[in-house]
Order: sequence, then C-alpha cells, then structure tokens
Amino acid sequence: MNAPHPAAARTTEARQSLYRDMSPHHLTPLWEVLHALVPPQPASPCVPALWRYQQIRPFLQRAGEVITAEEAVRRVLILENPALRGQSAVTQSLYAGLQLILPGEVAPSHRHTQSALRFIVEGTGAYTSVDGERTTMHPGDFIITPSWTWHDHGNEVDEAVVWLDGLDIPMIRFFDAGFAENGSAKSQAVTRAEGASFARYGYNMAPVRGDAPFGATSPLFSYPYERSREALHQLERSAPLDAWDGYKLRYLNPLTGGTPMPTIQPFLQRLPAGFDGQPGRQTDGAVYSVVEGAGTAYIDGPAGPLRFDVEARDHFVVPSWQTLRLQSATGCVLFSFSDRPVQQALGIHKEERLA
Ligand code: GTQ
Repeated sequence: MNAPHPAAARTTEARQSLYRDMSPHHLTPLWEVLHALVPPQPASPCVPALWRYQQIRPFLQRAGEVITAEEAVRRVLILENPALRGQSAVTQSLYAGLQLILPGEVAPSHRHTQSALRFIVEGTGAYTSVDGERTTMHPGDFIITPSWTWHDHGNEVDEAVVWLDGLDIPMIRFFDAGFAENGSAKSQAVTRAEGASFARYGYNMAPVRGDAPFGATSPLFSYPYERSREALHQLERSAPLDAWDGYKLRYLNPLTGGTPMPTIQPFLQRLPAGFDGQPGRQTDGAVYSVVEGAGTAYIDGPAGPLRFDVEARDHFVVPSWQTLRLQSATGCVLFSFSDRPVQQALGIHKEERLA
C-alpha cells in the first residue's frame, strides 16, 4: 500500500484534532454518521425470533412455583428480541410477554399510560377487570386495557391461564411520557355487569348519546374468538384468497372504523390448507401468536434466510422491512400485532408486495 499523500494526511489530522477539541463541548460531526442516521432503507437492529410454546411453557410453570402473581404484581416472562436483550422489547417500539395466572390468584389493580392487549393462549375462565367491568377469558380472545384505566386480573377457576401481553412500553419510554400508579384495593370493585361494553358496542350499534368512554381506544374490552373465528370461517367460503395474507382481517374500533388501540393494530388471519404465500415486507415489525394449526414462516433479512416451523401457541417476531412468506400445508390461524397505526399517523408506513 502507498503511504497517504501528505496533503490527505494533513486533512485527516486536522479533522481528528477538530473532533477531539470539540468533543468536550458535546459536538459531533454529522458527516461521519450521516449514512447511518438516514439509511437508504430501514436497517432494524432487531432479529427474527421464535419462542416455541413447548420449550418455554416449563419456565412459566417454574415461575408459578417461585413467585405468586400478587408478589410479582404481573407474573410475566418477557419475550425479548435476542438483539435487544435487557431492553424489555420485542421490536424497537413494542413489548411482548406471556403472563400466567394460577387458580385462586389475583394480579393487583394498577393503571398506566401504556396501552395493553391480551391475547389468550391457554386456559379458560380467568378474568381481567377494566374500570369496574370484568371480562372472562377464552383461548383466542383479544382483550384491551386502554391507557390509564384501572385493571387487575384474577383466576377463580381450577386451571392455569396464560395470555400474550402486547404493550407499547418501548414507545412510551421513547417519548418519556409514562405514568403509573397502584390501586388502593387489591382487586377493584365490580361496578358494571360483565358484557355491558359488548352490549353497547359489540353489535354494530352504539349508544345515541355520550362520548367515547376511552377516547381514541375502542370502547369494546373484548373481541371474543368465537366471533372473529366465525368471520374468518365465512371469508374462507366467500372471499378471494389473498396471495400474501390468506384471509386477513384487522380488529377495529367500532366507533371509528380505525385501529382499536392508538398505538397498536392487531390482526387475525387464516391460512387455508395448502397455502403457499407470496413474499412481502412492511415497515411495521410484527409479533405473531399461532392460534390453531401449523405452518411455516420464511423470514429473510440482513442475517440471511430463516425458516420457522410453527404450531399452535408458538410466538414469533418479524422485524421491520424483513421479507416474510407464509405457508401452511394443513391450515392455521395467526394472530399478530404491530405499531402500524403510529406509522400511519406519521405518514411513513410502507408495504411492499414482492412476487
Ligand atoms: O397486565 O398490567 O406484561 O402492566 C407488562 C406490564 C402486563 C399488566 C405486562 C403490565 C402488565
């Protein structure tokens, strides 16, 4: 190699000395980092990851042996993105965890700015209370805890109940906008009959008077699997198959037609038996929960192609702008959620359907 030209060496030296001298003044030259600051396309630090239920269920069991729900406040195993260990994040903007509540237990009342969704993975009959109304959990139900509402969870049946928690914790942390407080009572008083919110908003009807009870968040606490599964079932008989998504529906806020939660959009999709999907990518990384059946997710990103063979109760994450292709020989149902509403509000959401 040739020695650097003396003029070039002088320039390099002058630049280095500028950087050194101004660094104590908290100044950094943009031109050294510009390419990484505004990359030509998303370059997520996240990696795809799979949590096989069969592998991780024993750890939930052990968590149930070493701590009570009450002592833990929330007995949850966080699904951490392997590339973001220690950050309690499954993507840069989203949190996911599996929460266990055993017979007789109560997870005490609190409220926080962070919005939560629950997607029931195992067991029937535990409840969550939101602002005085209980909702009973069944596998596949999608349940909402709106921002700043009091909530506690309990189990008065004889089986363990496990659900997926999806929260906007990293997003709220990013904005430094989080508040939280504990309730005075362990579980809040029941002030409304179960099903009161469903009666008002669950039938394509709504009260004639009164404001949305939870602002931008859906007034429906629970979207029972029985009904969303029926919708997919009917679609499979009557609608054209989408070559990328199979039959995919978004959950909605019945008062707005938009997303049920301001920061998170959940989806439910059916891949019919023999489905061999096309590849696509989108800027919203997504967390998936396999509800029924089995299938394969092919994910292609900077780390190279990956293949996840998944079955019911498995969870996986697809980072932003990595290519996803879905297959199912025998048919399956997938629940998923992403930060799409936030990206859409900012006008930056992008989707690319490849073939
Ligand atoms: O159930 O309120 O997984 O506050 C993380 C934080 C669940 C909850 C989580 C929470 C909750």
